[in-house]
Amino acid sequence: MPGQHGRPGTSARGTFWLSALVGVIAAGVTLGIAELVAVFVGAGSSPIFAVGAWVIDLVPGWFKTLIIDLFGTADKAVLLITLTLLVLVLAGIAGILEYRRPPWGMVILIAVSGVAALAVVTRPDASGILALSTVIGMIGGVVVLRALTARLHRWRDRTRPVSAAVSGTAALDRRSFVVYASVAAVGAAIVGFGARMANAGSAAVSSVRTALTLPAAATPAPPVPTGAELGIPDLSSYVTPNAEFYRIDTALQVPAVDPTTWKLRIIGMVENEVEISWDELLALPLTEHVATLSCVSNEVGGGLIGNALWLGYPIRELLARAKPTAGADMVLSRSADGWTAGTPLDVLQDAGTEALLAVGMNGEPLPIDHGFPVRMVVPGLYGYVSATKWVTELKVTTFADDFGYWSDKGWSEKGPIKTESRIDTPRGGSTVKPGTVAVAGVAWAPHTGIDGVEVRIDDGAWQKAKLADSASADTWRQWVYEWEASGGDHRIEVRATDASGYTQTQKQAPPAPDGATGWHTVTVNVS
Ligand SMILES: Nc1nc2c(c(=O)[nH]1)N[C@H]1C(S)=C(S)[C@@H](COP(=O)(O)O)O[C@H]1N2
Ligand SMILES: [Mo]
Repeated sequence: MPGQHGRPGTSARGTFWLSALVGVIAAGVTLGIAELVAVFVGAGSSPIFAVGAWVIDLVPGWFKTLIIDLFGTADKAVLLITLTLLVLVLAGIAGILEYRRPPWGMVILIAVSGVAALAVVTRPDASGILALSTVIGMIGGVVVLRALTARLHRWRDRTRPVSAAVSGTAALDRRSFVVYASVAAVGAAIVGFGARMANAGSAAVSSVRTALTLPAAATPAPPVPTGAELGIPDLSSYVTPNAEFYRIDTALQVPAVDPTTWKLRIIGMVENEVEISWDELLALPLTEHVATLSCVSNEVGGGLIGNALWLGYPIRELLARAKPTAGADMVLSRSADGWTAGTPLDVLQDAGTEALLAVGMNGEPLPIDHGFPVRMVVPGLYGYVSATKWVTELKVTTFADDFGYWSDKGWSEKGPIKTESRIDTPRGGSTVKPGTVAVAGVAWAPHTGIDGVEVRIDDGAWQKAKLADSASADTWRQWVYEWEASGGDHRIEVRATDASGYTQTQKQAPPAPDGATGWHTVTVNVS
């Protein structure tokens, strides 16, 4: 049955099914790419599972009960199979329409992806960025849908009689379609399947995390003094909420570490090798401690610093079990993904330093990005030499024999956090009203403590800022200076003095090799 546009010999029915197949391949590419992007953006951005979870939420209770009665524990499989069939049918329709009534196929693909993206971003705890996976997947799907439809037209829509020469081009056109379609289909299947495996692992770990309740601390942190928070708009809060805490690591894909199989081994220059499991760790008397963590890459005035309440077990206690041997001076901590940090052994053994094997951050299990289930936190040291996330091994060794990940890449092998201060408000480049302006920010010298902060306007005399309280010397402190601002452009500078009497140097140094220095300076317009 030759179709109206059909070249003699090509059946309209064949074209119908081929165009449906084009739609299915385009949908597969959309899902495959979305799954791949989800590996980086977050497992929660996988559209098919978000839609599934959404359906579960939307469906009325009686229907859920009915499905569970009918299918038992296979209920989720039934849901996924139903969704898959629905996607197949919609995709087939999209392919057919794109061939016959463009751009309606594309419209369907975009609309369905839009609904899926909506499902993703409306999941609890989801953020808008998660829509990225579906959107990028959709773009890939549209490209493939259009390219394949065009090739299908070239192959199938021939009205000229078949001469030998033309049938030669027809064969070429067919080959072009078949090759493109196969590559897209096989590529989407391989990429999608591989990425799904990875996402399933991290999705499983995140549900384990959500279900967890950590034990209370045996030694709770004293309540944060009320005077730690000055309550000034735009000033960083004393305790940084987890969602706002900076994140730095080399992990393209965050390691999915299941606490039930997690173990920490203490090896190397020790009398007793120690191995501890998650349950054993949680059974120990845990300590709570507020400490400020900073990245060595933080520029003067930068945001790679935060202050949190950590819950964990003192590392010195575990080291005491292991009994380091003479000559050891460093602990090389290693993460599940092979990253390492070299921390001075004496800091970790010091009774006055709450170096923790942390499991909790601000009252919840460590967020996955911040090292779930277990990380190190060492007050006073930059993260790159101390704060190993997803930690699984402590090797007692020497600075002569071993080095951490960054220490042979242009960064110093020791990394005490430098005394620094930052102006949070007013922002540089902003305009403020004449009169009293609260110039405020934070200052830190973790483990030493901040003694004073001074502010100076336009190279005038240094003025003492008012310091807020802090939980201990291990955290930053808020400060404020009430400035009587008069019209014009003004330059504001800040400098801190720590409890050792050291005042921040004006000398500007870049972050490498051991942390930036200089006075944070902002210019504001008063009018
Ligand atoms: N496994 C692992 N842990 C790591 C890193 C890393 O790349 N991998 N980066 C470190 C660095 S450089 C810093 S500054 C801190 C940051 O911790 P955060 O992401 O929780 O703020 O983690 C440290 N721990
Ligand atoms: Mo860092």
